Order: sequence, then structure tokens, then C-alpha cells
Amino acid sequence: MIWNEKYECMERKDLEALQSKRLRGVVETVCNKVPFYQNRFLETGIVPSQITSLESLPQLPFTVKDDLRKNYPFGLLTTDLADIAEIHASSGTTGTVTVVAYNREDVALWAEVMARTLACTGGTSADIVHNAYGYGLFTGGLGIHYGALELGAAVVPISSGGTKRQIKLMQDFGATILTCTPSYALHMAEVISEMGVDPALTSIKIGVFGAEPWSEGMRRELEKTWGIIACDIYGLSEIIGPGVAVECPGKEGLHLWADHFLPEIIDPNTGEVLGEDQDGELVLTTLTKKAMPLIRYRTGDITRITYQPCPHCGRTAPRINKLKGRTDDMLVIRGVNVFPSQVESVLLEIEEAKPHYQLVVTRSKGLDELEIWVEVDEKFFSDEIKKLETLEKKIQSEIESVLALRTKVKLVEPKSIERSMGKAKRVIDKRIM
Ligand code: DLL
Repeated sequence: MIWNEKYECMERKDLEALQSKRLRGVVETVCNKVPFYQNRFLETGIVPSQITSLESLPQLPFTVKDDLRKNYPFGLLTTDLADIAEIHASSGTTGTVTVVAYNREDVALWAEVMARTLACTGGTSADIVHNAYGYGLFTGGLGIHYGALELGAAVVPISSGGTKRQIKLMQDFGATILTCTPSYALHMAEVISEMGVDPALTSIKIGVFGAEPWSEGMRRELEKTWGIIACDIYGLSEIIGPGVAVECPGKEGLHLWADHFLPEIIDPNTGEVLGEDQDGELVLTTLTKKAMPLIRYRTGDITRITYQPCPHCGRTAPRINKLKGRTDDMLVIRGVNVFPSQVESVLLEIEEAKPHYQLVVTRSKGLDELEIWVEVDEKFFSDEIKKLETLEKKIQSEIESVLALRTKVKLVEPKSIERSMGKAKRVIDKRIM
């Protein structure tokens, strides 16, 4: 079902006309109401009246996460706190908190884009959404919640954790859509199986998984184990939370709601705008957010964009590729770029390995070493050192052939890598500890 056909299926020229008009509006608002942007525009010599169309967009300065930190907590708001309805925050890896705030109209917008998102995956008002994204300052739980209500579905606000209880309630309530991170979905499947139930026999038919990178191999694994269609959902707190982009069941790119979030792809090193179908960093401008609009926000996420209408659902909303990872998650090991999701793809092709893994980076005599810790399937775990050594070598050589990088592989016992309830921690970087 298409939730909002007018906007999800717009002709490109109409979309661009709408985006231009909205862009002029948001630039004027931030210039009038946010001192941070007033100063930025002054510094860069930009006068809002010069921003007349989408062509002027590259003239505008970027906003980065550090700008949110420096303006902690409410420096980027267009309004005073009396108008604010909801505040979220994330601590990130550096520990400095970034804050995002919504007024009532923003919360309604969030519900709208999330209703589109759930409908795009195949959800309807008849569904029961088992929402195992964390509720709290993280935007996953409440974002999905608002969308499910707007769609008219029933939502079970189970949040993450307490896995056995979750599973019992999921079965008792007959939930049909599972929303959580892919790593938690994998863990839930493991726990259900231990309880003697085949996850494929539950009533779940759609998985809406995101908030962290996951590979096509992981999708195959989750679809097979759960007997579902697994769609990828993307978003970030700074822009709205979940509800920026999502796959339809055709799974050929994530439809991005570009009438509200204006996308660009840039070269992360030079800042130059790249064309359609070129890989680069996704930059988003919020066109309609009221309390905390952001101009040309650098997401740090690497993808590409296409404006070709979707061959599966007919939506014209542009599509971004499944995200490989963030620029700052990319490891550079002896000059080779490595995304954890590439390692995941390799592991999923190896029968004896489980997709529970961690990348441990160390530095010895000035040289970076990458060690990959991989759990072995219970069936194959044995005390026979020789067998394990052969498996280690096999994984090592598969990884080398894909990454062109020699790594160490350490096989670890089943269940020894910590299970995540939210975003999985894939990299342990001992170089900076
Ligand atoms: O993760 C919002 C969200 C919640 C999205 C639930 C999807 C589902 P943040 O905590 O601010 O917000 O983290 C945003 O997570 O910049 C990406 O690096 C990463 N990310 C989010 N979705 C995906 C995805 C939420 N589908 C950051 N694939 C983003 C890869 C993702 N990375």
C-alpha cells in the first residue's frame, strides 16, 4: 500500500519545484531564528535571497555533528522551549551528548514519514507491530511507535531486552511485524530456537531492520530463519530518527522521503557534489522540520542515489543504496579500507561460522593488525585443534580474497561474543585506548 501517493509518486520536476520552494523557506527561517546559522551565513557571505533554487544548494555551508555538540543543548533551536514537545539525545562514541528537539508539528511529520515507511514494507492497519527498538532517548522505539499508530496498526511497545519474555508475548499476541536492529533479530532467533520453537513458525511476516549496517548475507540469514521479508530502514536522530528511507519488498534501494529531506551525495574528502549513481557521503537538508531544521547535514554515511522510479512498487521517491557503513566506522588497515559489513558478508558464506563477530584492531611496531573474532557454529565446534586451525585458515583466505588484506582469524566458542539488544559493537579499536 502507498500511504501518501501524492508525495511518494511525484514527477521529478514537481518534486524539485516543491523542494526549491521549501528550501527557500527553511533557509530564511534559520537565518532569522538561529544565531549559529546567521553567523555561518555571514562568514561564508551568503544572503538568503541568493538561494533561489536547488542549483544554489552547493553554495550553502555544511552542518556537522560537532556543530550540534558545540551548541549543546538548545543552541540550534528556532524556537523557545515552550514550543518543544519532545527531546531526544544520543551519547555517541565520544561521550559528548547531541540533542535533537521536536515541536508538535515535527512529531506529526515523524508519524507521517514513519507511516509511509511501514506501509512501504507491506504493513497495514491490520498488523501488530512488535517494536523491539529501544524506547527512550534513542529515536528507534518512539519513531516506529508513532508511525504504527498513524498507520492504524497495533503496536506492542516491548522495547529491547528481556528476550525470553519478548518471545512469549510475541507468540501470544500473534505479532506480524518485527521491528528491531538486525543483530537483535538474529539473537532473538537464537533464543527462540533454544526454547524449542522454530522462528519461521511464528506469525511474524515482515522484519523492519535498521539502525546499523547489515549485509545482504545477513538479510538472507534472517529471512530464512524467520520465514519473513526483511526490509532495511534508515534514519538518524539529527534529521528525524527512523523514517528517512526504507526498502519496499523489491529490496532494490531504500526510498528516501525527499519531499521532506533533501538528499545530496558528496565526495567526503573534497565536499564536491557527486552525480547520480556515484558513491559518496549522504548529506541531508530538512525541508519541513520546524524546531530544529538542519542545512546540508553531513550524515557520515556512504551510499549512492538513483532517481529512476522503482520497478517494483512504482514509487518515484529517489532510492539510496543499502548503507555499507559510516565514514568513521571504516577502518583503514595498512592502506586498505575495511567496513565491518564486508567481513560479515564473507562469514555468512561459510557454513561453519556464525554471523557473530568482532573486529579487533591493534598496532604493533607502527603497523596496524586486524584480528577477526568469529564464533563457530555449535555443530562444528570441537576440541580437535587441527580442525579448528583448518577452519581459521579457510576464513582467513576467504577474507583475504575479498578485502585484499591479510588478517588474523581467531575462532571463539559459541555464544562468547556479547549479544546486542540495540546497535551491535563490531569494532574494538585498541590503537586509541
Ligand atoms: O539509528 C535511527 C534509526 C532507528 C534508524 C531505528 C533505523 C531504525 P541514530 O542513533 O542517530 O539514529 O543513528 C544514526 O545509524 O547515521 C547510520 O550510520 C546508522 N544507521 C541507521 N540506520 C541504518 C541502516 C538511528 N539501515 C546512524 N543501515 C546513521 C546502516 C544505519 N546504518
